[in-house]
Amino acid sequence: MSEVVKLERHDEIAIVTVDSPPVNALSAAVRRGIHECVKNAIADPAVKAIVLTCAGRTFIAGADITEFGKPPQPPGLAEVISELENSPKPTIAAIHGTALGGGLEVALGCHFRVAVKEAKLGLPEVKLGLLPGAGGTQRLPRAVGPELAVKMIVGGDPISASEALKQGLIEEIVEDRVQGGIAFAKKVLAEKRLLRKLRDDDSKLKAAKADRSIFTNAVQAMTKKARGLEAPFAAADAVGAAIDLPFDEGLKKEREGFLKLMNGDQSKAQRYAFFSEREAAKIAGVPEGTKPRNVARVAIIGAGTMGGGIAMSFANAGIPVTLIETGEEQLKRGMGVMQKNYEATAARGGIPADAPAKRMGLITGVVGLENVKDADLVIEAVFETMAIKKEVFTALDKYAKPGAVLASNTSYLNIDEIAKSTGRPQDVLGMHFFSPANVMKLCEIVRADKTAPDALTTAVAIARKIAKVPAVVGVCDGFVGNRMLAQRGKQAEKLLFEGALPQQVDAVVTKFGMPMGPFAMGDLAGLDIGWRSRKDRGIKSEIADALCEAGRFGQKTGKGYYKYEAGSRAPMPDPEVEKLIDETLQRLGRKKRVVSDDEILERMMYPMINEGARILEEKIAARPSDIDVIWLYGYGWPIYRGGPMFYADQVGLKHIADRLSFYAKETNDPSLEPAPLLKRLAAEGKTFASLAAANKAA
Ligand code: 3H9
Repeated sequence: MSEVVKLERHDEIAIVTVDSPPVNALSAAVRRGIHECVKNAIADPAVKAIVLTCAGRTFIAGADITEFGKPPQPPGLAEVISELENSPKPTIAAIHGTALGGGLEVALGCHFRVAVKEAKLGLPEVKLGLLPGAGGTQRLPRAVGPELAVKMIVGGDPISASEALKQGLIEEIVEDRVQGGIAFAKKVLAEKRLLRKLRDDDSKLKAAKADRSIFTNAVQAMTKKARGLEAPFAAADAVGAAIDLPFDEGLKKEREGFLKLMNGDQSKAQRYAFFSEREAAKIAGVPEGTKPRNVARVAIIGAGTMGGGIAMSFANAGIPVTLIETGEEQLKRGMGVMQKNYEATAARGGIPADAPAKRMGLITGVVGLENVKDADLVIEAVFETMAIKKEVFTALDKYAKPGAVLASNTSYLNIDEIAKSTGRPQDVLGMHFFSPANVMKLCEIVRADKTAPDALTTAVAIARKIAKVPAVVGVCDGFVGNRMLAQRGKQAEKLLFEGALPQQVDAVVTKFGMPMGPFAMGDLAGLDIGWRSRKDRGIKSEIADALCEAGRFGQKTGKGYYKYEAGSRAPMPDPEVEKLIDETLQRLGRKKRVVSDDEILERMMYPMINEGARILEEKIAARPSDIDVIWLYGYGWPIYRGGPMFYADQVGLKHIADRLSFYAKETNDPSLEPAPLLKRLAAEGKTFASLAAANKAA
């Protein structure tokens, strides 16, 4: 008997139960346990059929990712699966929770599968930069046909039990996994059903063998958004092998692809991102076991773009929202925008047809701050002015119920100062959502000086509940993300004064994998915002100011750093902008030079990394990986590059520190001098990751 897998017998049915919390991942011990138990069950003459199931919250959620990159321990997963498949007695997987990756591959090795109705089944390896490496690319197409297999394997999203039933991935939906599994096993025995080995069943491959476009069209549709990623294409190739090659050769091809990806840089970065995201939910310096407060209703103040997007995020998760405005007119507009937004998503098939009505039904629009009274969490999303924020929080002190968490969605203002305007600073924190708030996954949770630990855990827990990725940060101008972004913006602008063009800078940044460069981003956000703020502060920025003076505010005026055709968001280089930049440089007596793409990349990335080092030093972020999570989920940093701090470790901190010193001198910009922490790590030959490990040990 194994510690993590046990074998029991109910009459003639053997039950093999994996019990390895939290997610029954296929560690060496679990593989060994299944192998032993199945072997014993096969050898036991009293056993006529074998049901494989799991204890705890889920069926096997995949291979144990922590084992990747370490020396393999026997038995291999393929061996375990082939034992189930070649068993002379029927093998049945009884599924609950999520059967993912290696977990679904184990189930596919069984002769039959049943699942409870809440179960989900999928092969998400591609999200870790991998492809299914234990037969999934060969057996799933045989179970559901290549079209759906491509969708599941190249896209990585799971399907529901009812869809799995419809597509022939499972044979039945059962009430209870164990009882249902036993009942199904008895039925198989009574009906003397033939044991179905997917490896030998090519029936669902026939259509694609005859007409390959079934497969290629599916691949094309699924790889449209896979720019820069290796895994989706390799995964598609492996599914192609299922159509083109005999099973065992297909398996070989799959294995080669899997090992190549597993040892490659992209998967390393993506596995790092997986664990970083989960690490970010663990709040440094909060007493263990601090329970979050209960949040049954949320109030959001402000029905503008941000407030509306935040309200939708809660409604999407089934949480009722009171949306508060100052007047009927603004409220009507805000509610209308959300309604339209939902309807557009439903029309695209993104949500069910009845979802807009259901979700809008959860949002109650009202006028007047006194309506916060029933909310357990209040999120303020009003105009970004300290005076207005203080006014709102002073009023909240009067109307919000005791113990309600009071959050500001400010993107840079001082939360300590906001907290002071209430008599309950322990309940105040920041919840900085990113625009569009119903889409972007990041939520920076800003911990103020007096924020209570349980207010903080409440914000983190609720953020996860609404499918956001929370990262806790400290108070400073711009918090983590925008503070680093400001460094990039500063360099982008300087590059224009040295001879680079907006389209050159943006092209380098998008080639690196970011969704947009700094100038296209400026056009999207609106150039007039920065212009007004510069005017208020008496600051000049010659090129940006000249653009605004010429009425070029960005996308909203059809012209900014780029020009835009009517109704299009595609930036097009504009000779007028080039002329305007030339004239500005001439007027200022600046000489143009050829700026190389390499220099642009370094000056876009390294100053941000430098700021990240300062942020760590000041303990605004607790871990380098928290900074990476912020960039991955708030700014579209390419997942296969892990995040700026991970990327810095790959490039080498000494190189980065040297280049920053060089640019500091070359461009006469002392702010580019390497931060003390970066300097120290570079001198010691260390990485940011070593810092995280040291923190953990402390
Ligand atoms: C694979 O299968 C390859 C094969 O094809 C071929 C092999 C030869 N391993 O997410 P949570 C940990 S690749 C190790 O917060 P939830 C996780 O780090 C794999 N650990 O819970 C966390 O630890 P901690 C394919 C894992 O309820 C804890 O479990 N499978 C693994 O929100 C709880 O996780 C996948 O990609 C793992 N596989 O969500 C599935 N999975 O508490 C990956 C989780 O110390 N997993 N942990 O921070 C998931 O998508 C989610 O964890 C799941 C549960 C949906 C299962």
